[in-house]
Amino acid sequence: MKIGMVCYPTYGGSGIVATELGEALAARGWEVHFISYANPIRLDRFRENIFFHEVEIPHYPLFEFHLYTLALTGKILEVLKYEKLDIIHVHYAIPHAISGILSKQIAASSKVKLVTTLHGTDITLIGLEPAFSPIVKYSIEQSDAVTAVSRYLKDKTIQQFQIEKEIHHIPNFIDTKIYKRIESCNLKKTFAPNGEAILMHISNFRAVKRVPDTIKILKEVLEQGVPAKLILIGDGPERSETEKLAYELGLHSNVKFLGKQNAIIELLSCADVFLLPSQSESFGLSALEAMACGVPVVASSVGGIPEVVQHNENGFIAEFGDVSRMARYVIDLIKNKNKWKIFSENAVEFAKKEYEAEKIVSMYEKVYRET
Ligand code: GMT
Repeated sequence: MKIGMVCYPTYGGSGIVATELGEALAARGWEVHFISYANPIRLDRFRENIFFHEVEIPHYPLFEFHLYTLALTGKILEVLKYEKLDIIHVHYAIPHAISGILSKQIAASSKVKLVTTLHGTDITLIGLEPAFSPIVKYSIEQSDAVTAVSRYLKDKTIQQFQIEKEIHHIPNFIDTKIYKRIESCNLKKTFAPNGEAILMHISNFRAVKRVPDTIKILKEVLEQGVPAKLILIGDGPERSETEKLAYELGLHSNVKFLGKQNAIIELLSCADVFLLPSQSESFGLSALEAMACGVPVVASSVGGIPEVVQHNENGFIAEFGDVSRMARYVIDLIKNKNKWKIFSENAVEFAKKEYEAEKIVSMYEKVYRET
């Protein structure tokens, strides 16, 4: 079977999920055609059965804004024509789903089916904009199958957009054969030479992630006399604000900004606690990656996070913005080595039991087959 996988290529959960799903399907014998405006970041080596089609966006003086939606539609049509796809699977509704629908309508004789996966802010934030909301609703109704990455997101979609059709809950997944704690960590030797605990956060530094809260958490941890360092990975709009806060609070020597990184497993293996203080999070893929690497998570209790981080078992959750409570949880984990070990083991177990790639990829295959 042939599948077209449409996704954003940049740092962000939906592109990562699409890439890892595509790779898993290719390993199962599917022919996978990625369609994106750049090579997806984790698609970093040659794999049998995987092809990449770049969406080129034409520039013309009359168009003040890029016509991405149309350029994508044109590229999907091209791939459909030459590769005879069975399924187009779009990740993130805006505008990928509407491009998929348009391609299907234009290629009316094709029997291709459209599967749309909802990831988060396409439903909870940008999708609610008055200009986009009717388009998102239409996209969901016109897709042949729709999946959502958490129960929270599924329920939110049904309620916000008054959806009557079935939405499949297919959670994000992790390959625990690849994502596991590795023992050596050079970063610890250089950045935390006196045995300081390492707190870590990975994101695209958008406002919803509340990255400055990680600095505030670190401040409270240090004020309680607990030696700790903070490693921030990723980049985005809130990075400058976060660096400024670290300087203003006199914490810059305790914080390392690594920028965008690919060696996530090596880095997570250095962490003692992973922080995810988001204001909105439909799932929290980075938390799952941390858990698979044996890192207990201290997170906010928003959205789909409580489905992933089990309070007082494999991590802790607190109301978003409550940095004092989060700091107390961090200290509890750092000071209590036995508790840390139990939480770390629970995190790995839970990731394996609930989110193992083998199981979840089969759920997608079932949806494709039924569609
Ligand atoms: O909605 C976004 O922030 C973008 C999206 C993405 O494409 O990176 O992230 C969402 O999808 C991830 C993968 O399914 C989830 O793990 C994230 O929780 C979700 N982000 C939000 O809901 C803020």
